[in-house]
Amino acid sequence: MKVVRSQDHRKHFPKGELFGGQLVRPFECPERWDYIVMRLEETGFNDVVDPDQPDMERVAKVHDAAYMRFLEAAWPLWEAEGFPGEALPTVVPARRMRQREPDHIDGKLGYYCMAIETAITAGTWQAARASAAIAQTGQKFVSGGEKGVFSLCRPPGHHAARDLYGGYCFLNNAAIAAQGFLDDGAGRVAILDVDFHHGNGTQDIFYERSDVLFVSLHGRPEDAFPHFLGYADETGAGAGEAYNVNYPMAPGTRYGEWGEALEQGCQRITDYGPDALVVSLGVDTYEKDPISFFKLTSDDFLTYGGHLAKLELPTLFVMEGGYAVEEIGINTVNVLTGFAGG
Ligand code: 5XA
Ligand code: ZN
Repeated sequence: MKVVRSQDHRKHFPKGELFGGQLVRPFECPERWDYIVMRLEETGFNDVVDPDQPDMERVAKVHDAAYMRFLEAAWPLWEAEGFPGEALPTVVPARRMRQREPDHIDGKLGYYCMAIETAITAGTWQAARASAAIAQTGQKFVSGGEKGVFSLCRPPGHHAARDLYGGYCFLNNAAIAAQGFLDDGAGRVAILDVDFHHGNGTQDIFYERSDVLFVSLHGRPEDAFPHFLGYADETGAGAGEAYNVNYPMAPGTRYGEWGEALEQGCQRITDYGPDALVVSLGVDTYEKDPISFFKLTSDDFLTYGGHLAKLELPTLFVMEGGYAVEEIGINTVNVLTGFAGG
């Protein structure tokens, strides 16, 4: 299996994340990447590929132009104000306020964020573009005939909506890849999001479309981030009606229940008959994840990797979350190993 990866992810590493009322060292940190690479190398996933340059015209098919201009300008504008820290929003356009982009960076940050824990730094835009390029390169390989490819994206992407960042995400790598499959000739694409958190951004991007089926297994919004999307009754709208499928689950969920939801989700994918599958691969469903509440074991990741292979679809794995850093490599590679052997 090819692994697409790049050192450019290191350009994004904020010092602080807003968590529990404090600025803490971010859970989404560069060592996550290191542990995954270490495990990939230990287990023989040695077919490593550098990404091509990002194709920003294609990125613009799933993100608004003004939003991308904001991401590019955010750090320079912040720096120009002379603020001492990293760029974090303080005010958001809440209910009954104007949804209008302000000129000042303080307002712009609030206008474009969906969660305020995520800081923008000097290298964020470059790293986000490189992460998108990793997804795009992986997609090209799968479109070219590879059975399965792993795009080791960092920063992750599935919370990034058409014009929103947050939850550690800036550009929606999985959505960019799905759109890429369509642009390269696929008629239909399925996205299966197995990250602990609901992929609100991916849902948002394809909600009114029937050419991409979005299936997500996640912590129920009553208890879990991102809280304001991810309910089971969100089934799509307009032409997209019936092409959005959410499986929210309760705190403490173990593989028995999670695996049943996966089986149902896989059946929906089979019934849909896509030409390609994008897996938003977050391993924060793991029992020891510090910010999540499912109870999957490392062996469960191996098991469900095997189930994914049974879909018999050209598959691109796109890395999302997972914060039990020492086990992130084992759990991620277990999915890939299960898939490769399944
Ligand atoms: O999949 N998304 C994440 O892992 C990010 C969660 C951010 C919580 N503040
Ligand atoms: Zn997550």
